[in-house]
Amino acid sequence: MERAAEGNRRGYLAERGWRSWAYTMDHKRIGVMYLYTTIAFFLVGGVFALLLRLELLSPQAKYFSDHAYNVFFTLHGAMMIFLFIIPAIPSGLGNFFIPLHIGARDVAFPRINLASYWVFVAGFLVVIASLVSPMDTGWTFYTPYSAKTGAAVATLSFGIFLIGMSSILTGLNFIVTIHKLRAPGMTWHRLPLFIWGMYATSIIQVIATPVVGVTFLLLAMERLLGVGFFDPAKGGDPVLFQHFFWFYSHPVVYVMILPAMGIISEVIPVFSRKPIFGYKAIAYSSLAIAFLGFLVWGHHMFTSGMSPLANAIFSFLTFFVAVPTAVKVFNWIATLYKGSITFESPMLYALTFIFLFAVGGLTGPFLGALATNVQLHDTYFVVAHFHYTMMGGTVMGFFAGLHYWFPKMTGKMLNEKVARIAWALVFVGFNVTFFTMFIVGVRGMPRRYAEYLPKFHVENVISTVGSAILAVGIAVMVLNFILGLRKGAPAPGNPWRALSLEWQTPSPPDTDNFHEIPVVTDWPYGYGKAEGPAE
Ligand code: HEM
Ligand SMILES: [Cu+2]
Repeated sequence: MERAAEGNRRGYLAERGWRSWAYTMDHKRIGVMYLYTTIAFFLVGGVFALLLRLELLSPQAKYFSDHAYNVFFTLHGAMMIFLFIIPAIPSGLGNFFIPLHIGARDVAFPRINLASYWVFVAGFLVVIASLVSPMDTGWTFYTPYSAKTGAAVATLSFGIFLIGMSSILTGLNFIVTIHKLRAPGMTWHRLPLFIWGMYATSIIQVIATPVVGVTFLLLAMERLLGVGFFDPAKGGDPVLFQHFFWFYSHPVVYVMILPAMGIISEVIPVFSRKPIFGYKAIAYSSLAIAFLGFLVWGHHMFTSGMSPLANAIFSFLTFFVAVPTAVKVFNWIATLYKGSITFESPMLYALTFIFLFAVGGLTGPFLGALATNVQLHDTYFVVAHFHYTMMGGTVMGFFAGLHYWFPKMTGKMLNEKVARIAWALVFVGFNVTFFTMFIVGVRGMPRRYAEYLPKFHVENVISTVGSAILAVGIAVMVLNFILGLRKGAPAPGNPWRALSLEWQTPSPPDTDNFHEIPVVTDWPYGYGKAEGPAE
């Protein structure tokens, strides 16, 4: 109690020493720990990406062995997915901002929240232990190869099992928090759209993650005990593994994208000074996406030998997911329409999200349509598609959130000029790297090979040059964050004149968030009528 009272006056960062972090039950500190951890894995995963691009400079495997290449794309994919993109926004920014957004002092179960973080750490330590014999199966762990390879599949599976547990605990915590801890007057239709995104995300985490956990346990048992779940010789079926895997891994792409869409719904109205257009449509489309996401996993398996009827049904259903997604994009653009738009760095990333995600989204139907899928499956078209959605979408949304909330989290302002230079490099580098992959993909270059036909050489050199530009852009961004942390000008409470609750606290917020729990009388998007509150 004593300590909380002190924290009250000094901001949540005031206490020092590693114990004040390792044992903290403050959702903001836990969020910060997740952010540091996940960003570190983003950078390590990025180094593996650069190694891939380096190898692809030449049509022959020149710098690394084929096996090393397989290891690199597996570690790149597995780290980016399980250690970065799934936890970064929900567990990092979500932890920090859900209680602040709904007017609460913390999440519903602060102890479980801390436990989630340490289970996550245990998980990635096991993942690191698996490097004694690094994985080479691709991030999808497909049987039968994953049941046979000499790599440490069981160890890595167990690590990801732990990370999944952490994800489930976080999801449960957020669901209860959003139901139970909303401030007086914070009705469901006054919730910031970031909260709707996080709510839908949490539901998917809780429902889908157990499936992948069990799948990986089965795979571990298959390897350790030779049970035969996935082995035809013992009455099993390798395709069963794919069903289990994608039953989780398709819904989980919405765990990746929905929180980012939530961030975009926060940033766009603030920087266009207009109320969000179609609030309810955006809110409920998050739930619709979460639901429909469970019905389409088979679109990853059109060429795996499903029945023609199953193929046709999964293809048909896939098109429905596009509807709620397009609803959101439409509403963001309608919000921009006739707004007083300013182009600060959070807004630049938010607009980049809309543009790149649209490219990623519009290339989805080509993969969802049965006939074109057979042509494009396992080509670089797929690699381009998912990088446009995941990196062009989620990662840009994450960057938008980091720039938007940096002053709130750290109490310091970022150097806006450097932020814009980094943005320009990231934008150019990203498109040069990945647009070329659409082109070689359509022309038939298969993914996951260290070598390729000489006719694809020029495009691959262009793509590698692009990845170098992208890497420089991200390095500048990270340096800007470090510079901001150390030398940034003190941030006012509400630098963007935003209306949601987190901005009505000091920067950085106090340990207990709100000295008095606020009483909410309006939604947070009333821009343009009365301007935001004075700083
Ligand atoms: C930093 C920029 C990045 C570059 C230059 C890059 C490059 C690549 C390349 C060349 C491949 C294909 C390897 C192959 O099939 O032979 C690949 C695969 C992949 N990337 Fe990235 N990537 C980047 C960032 C990301 C991000 C941010 C994510 C997710 C958040 C991601 C997720 C994946 C996944 C899941 C795979 C599939 C791995 C597999 O086939 O098992 N990448 N990347
Ligand atoms: Cu899918």
